[in-house]
Amino acid sequence: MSKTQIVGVKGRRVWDSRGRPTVEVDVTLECGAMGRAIAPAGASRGRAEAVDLRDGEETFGGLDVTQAISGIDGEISSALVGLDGVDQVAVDDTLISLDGTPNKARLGGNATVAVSMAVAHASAASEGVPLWQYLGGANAGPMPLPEIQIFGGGAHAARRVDVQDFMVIATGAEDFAMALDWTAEVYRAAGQTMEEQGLLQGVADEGGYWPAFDTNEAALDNLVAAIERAGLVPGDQVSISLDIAASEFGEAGLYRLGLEERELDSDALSDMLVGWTERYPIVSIEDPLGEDDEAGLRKFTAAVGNRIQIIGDDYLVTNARRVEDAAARSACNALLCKPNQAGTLSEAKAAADAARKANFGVIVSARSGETEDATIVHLAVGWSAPQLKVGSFARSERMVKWNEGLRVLEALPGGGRLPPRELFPWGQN
Ligand code: 2PG
Ligand code: MG
Repeated sequence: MSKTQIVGVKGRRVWDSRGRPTVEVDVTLECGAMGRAIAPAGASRGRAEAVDLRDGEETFGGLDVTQAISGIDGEISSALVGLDGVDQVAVDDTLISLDGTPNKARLGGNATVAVSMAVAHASAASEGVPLWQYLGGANAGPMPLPEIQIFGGGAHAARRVDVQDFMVIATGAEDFAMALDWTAEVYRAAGQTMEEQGLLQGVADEGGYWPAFDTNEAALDNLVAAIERAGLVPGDQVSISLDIAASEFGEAGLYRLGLEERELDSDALSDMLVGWTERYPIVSIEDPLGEDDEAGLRKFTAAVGNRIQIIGDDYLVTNARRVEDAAARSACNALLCKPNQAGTLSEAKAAADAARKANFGVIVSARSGETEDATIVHLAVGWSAPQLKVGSFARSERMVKWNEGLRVLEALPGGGRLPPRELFPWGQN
């Protein structure tokens, strides 16, 4: 019997940052090594992503996960015990065929992703190395450039503003720690200004300030002002990144801006966003048009894709095939890589590999429902993904990831060094 053979797979119900049930898994190998992982949960989900298995009964608003846990302790455990834990592809292929659906609907993407990540953790533990090192070996790193939310909106703030994430990227930072330092100052400055204006009303789902603004542009103006108030230069040291999450307020090329009570067609939304990129120091826009509006995405990419990053999240759903198609059609130029959208680590990695092959940017990302699980930081470093998105700079389910990054960099050759600027789409001109 190999020392890294899987001998135990056990699920348990734990709770996420929204107080909702989620799935935790412990995987044990023959040598005694143990790995643990917890599934995150999205609120603004792409139609084609792996779906969570939720009980749908009355308890916890239908969100309980007892069926997902039974599947883990029952058929998933039976199928995986005896497999070699270090053969991640074989483990993930077994999960995929055992589930048998295109979107993990039978066993639940929440079950499969937690199992898949726990197996990787156990295998890293069996070698006595951190996960990033187990995954990347000598090729691991550099540290990813953080993308950090300052104001939350959209589905994460009762649609108080239409745009979901108003974020900053410390485009001028010399290393990972400096990027966090600068962001901490911007976050603090934004909070001070909101307090002075009587707008401070707590935080949204990912820890960004609750956006008590009258227009989407007011949030952008406040963000620029916060960067300046922090003593930093907008567009030079710290730039703006947006997740429009347009599928949340639009369908079939028609978009409804609730805040401004305006209806826009695809061209009008696109023109509005192009205008923002001309007036504000924006370097990256995620899901600018809806997941079903590929024509709009192509037009937008043709208009600004040579100077900003255009990320597909709902549109790509961490799927290699979709990345290849998007590249062939020039519908965006970067992938948001969320392991639970795919349902296994191997599928998420395949999407990241396809993105790299297409010269796309890659941003490993958390979900709006998170926990103390910091696996994605190790994935970003181990897979050499150039960027990392985990929400804001507050609340422990977010800070656990940024803090894990600070620990990882101590052992990483190159320390906190960030990817070279010319690798980012906005740095190419
Ligand atoms: C997104 C994520 C994170 P959710 O849209 O990119 O901000 O949100 O996890 O709700 O899909
Ligand atoms: Mg998104």
